[in-house]
Amino acid sequence: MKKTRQIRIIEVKSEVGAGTRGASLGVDAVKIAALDFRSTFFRTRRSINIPDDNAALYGVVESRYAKRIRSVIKMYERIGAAVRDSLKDGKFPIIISGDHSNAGGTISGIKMAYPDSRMGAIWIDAHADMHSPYTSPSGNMHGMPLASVLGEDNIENKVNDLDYETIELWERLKNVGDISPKLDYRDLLFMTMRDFEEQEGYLLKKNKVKNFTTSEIRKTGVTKVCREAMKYLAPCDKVYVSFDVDSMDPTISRGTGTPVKGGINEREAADIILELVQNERVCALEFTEINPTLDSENVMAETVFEILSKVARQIEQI
Ligand SMILES: [Mn+2]
Repeated sequence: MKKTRQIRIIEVKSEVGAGTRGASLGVDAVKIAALDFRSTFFRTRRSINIPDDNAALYGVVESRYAKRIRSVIKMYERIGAAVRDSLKDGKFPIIISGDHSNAGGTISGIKMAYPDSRMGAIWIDAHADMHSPYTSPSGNMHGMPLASVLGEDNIENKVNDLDYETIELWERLKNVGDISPKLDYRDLLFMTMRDFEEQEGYLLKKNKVKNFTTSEIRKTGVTKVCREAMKYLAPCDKVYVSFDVDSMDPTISRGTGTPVKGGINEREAADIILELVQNERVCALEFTEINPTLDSENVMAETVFEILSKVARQIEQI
């Protein structure tokens, strides 16, 4: 019989890494969805709220190629500590976050809790999130979480000239938790990734990064794809699953900052996550980039809540 695991919800309303405003409202939109469904989900589960630094959005941008990186460092440290403590308490953290830069904090926390373990990551996302300040066309930090934990500068494809301060801050971000790199390319796997710039394409090709496309998922079937994914990550003791809602197709909802055609549907997304969390090596899960200001009728948050409640029950084995 499987052990019962207790989840801990971690709410992160930070959206400083996004280029479009509104993802900080994603957490509350999911809670509103729960209320609309008359669910007791958030009443019966302990949830902790990580203070954000969104006030920085009113200030000037200091580093144009790494916008609000100081706030992102703060978020990595705060989320990292909360995720580390949750894992050390024997809980399964489920993070609901604003923008995807927060995932770098989650990975930092997992690595801090298990410094001697080999960590794998399943990145369910339309994008590669593998830019560095040296290559980013926008300077938005939600396109950089993977580069930060991989310790990747991608100097070979450098397009931006960074000032000394930005370089120093990027080094600090990569080194949060005093461990860098936190993740190895061979322990990273994408699902539904379909939109990336050539600088990221270079890294994906050079490092032979695995990606299960939407059509492969449909052709092979969710169960088999998930089994293959966990087999690919067999050398990893701990696996983190990061679910960016833009992995789903824009036909489901407009409620995310950077939608891309050709994504999975809500049923496929739920089935993938439900399948993955059955594996006991999966130790943390994140839902991110829900933006109700771009949505109508709160559709994206309702979709996420339906997945979240099913997944939580699965983990808790109720
Ligand atoms: Mn993303």
